[in-house]
Amino acid sequence: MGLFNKIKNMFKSTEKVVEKDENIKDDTSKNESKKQEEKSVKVYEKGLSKSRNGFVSKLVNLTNRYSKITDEYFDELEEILIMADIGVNTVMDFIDRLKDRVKKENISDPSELKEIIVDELFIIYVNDEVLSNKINFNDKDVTVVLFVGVNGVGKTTTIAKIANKYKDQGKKILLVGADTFRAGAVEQLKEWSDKVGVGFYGKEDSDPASVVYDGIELAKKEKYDLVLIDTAGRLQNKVNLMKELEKINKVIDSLVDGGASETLLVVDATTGQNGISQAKAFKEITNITGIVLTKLDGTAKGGIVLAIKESVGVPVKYIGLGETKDDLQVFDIEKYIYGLFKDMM
Ligand SMILES: Nc1nc2c(ncn2[C@@H]2O[C@H](COP(=O)(O)OP(=O)(O)OP(=O)(O)O)[C@@H](O)[C@H]2O)c(=O)[nH]1
Ligand SMILES: [Mg+2]
Repeated sequence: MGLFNKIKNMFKSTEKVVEKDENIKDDTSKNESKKQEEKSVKVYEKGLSKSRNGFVSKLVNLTNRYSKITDEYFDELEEILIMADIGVNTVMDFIDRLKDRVKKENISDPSELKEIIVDELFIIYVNDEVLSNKINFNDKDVTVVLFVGVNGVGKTTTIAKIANKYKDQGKKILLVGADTFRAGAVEQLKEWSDKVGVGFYGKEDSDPASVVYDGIELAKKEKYDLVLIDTAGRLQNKVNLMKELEKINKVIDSLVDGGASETLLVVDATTGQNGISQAKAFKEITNITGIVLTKLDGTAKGGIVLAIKESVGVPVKYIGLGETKDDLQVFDIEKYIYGLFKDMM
């Protein structure tokens, strides 16, 4: 069975199982986790509705208009995928593979191809790798996660949302405001820490690395589990930014066994190819371990998820599908594909 059918059955049956399970009161935790899962699928469906109405409806329309697969069909398909921010090179490779399969498998009906399109999009993302999309916790020392990214992409909000998620799991969390560059940035993080109910350390007008130093010292003294560090992403000056991040990492390495567990790059999905360029630039200056793609709910071009992994080689760990705290979701390629293509399934 192809991936298309597997995903279709998986989520269709989850709904049924959860419906049936409402009557079983004795297994509450099982029931609860299924409900969570269903809620999460709903967040994906809702957050991806713009993309679904944008490029996926174009795909459906294309399939309906052609009764046979022709060169014109492939040209139109190529254009739809490029417009969806999947990226030109990725799309070219993709179309080549599709043409190969059409030839080998003797496919002539476009409606048969839609399943293969979904399969192949999945392959672009997964690419034979084992993907870990959770934060890697440090088992020897406090877990430190650095957040980087240019202005306004959603770093601070993402930190608050992640803090909220892990607080719910019983972790003791400290937010560290090391964006000492933009006026008000430290205060903004402080407000979030109050709202979420987690710890805070920050100081305006200081050297970011020294704020990180003091923050981690405090975290160790007061036995925090997870430290989330907000930084200023001034990509305009690459050399300075590189030096600043190097200095911050040196401080973390000196205090924490194993150093920072993750450096997460926050990218605004609505900036499309520009966001991809940012990701490439950041990858050159520091060791990015994962991407948080925010504001996917605000774009009709949801293909950026596939493009960014392909062209930057770093997995997407979280996606932002809206402004509330529940709208930040651990990235799950299967839920993403379902949220995008459910009308085609
Ligand atoms: N719709 C939507 N809005 C989001 C999402 N994530 C963040 N935002 C909004 O984006 C805006 C900017 O978010 P911030 O968290 O302040 O961004 P930042 O990167 O910390 O910005 P600077 O500190 O100025 O560099 C806020 O209005 C957020 O509510 C998302 O997933 N979806
Ligand atoms: Mg901020």
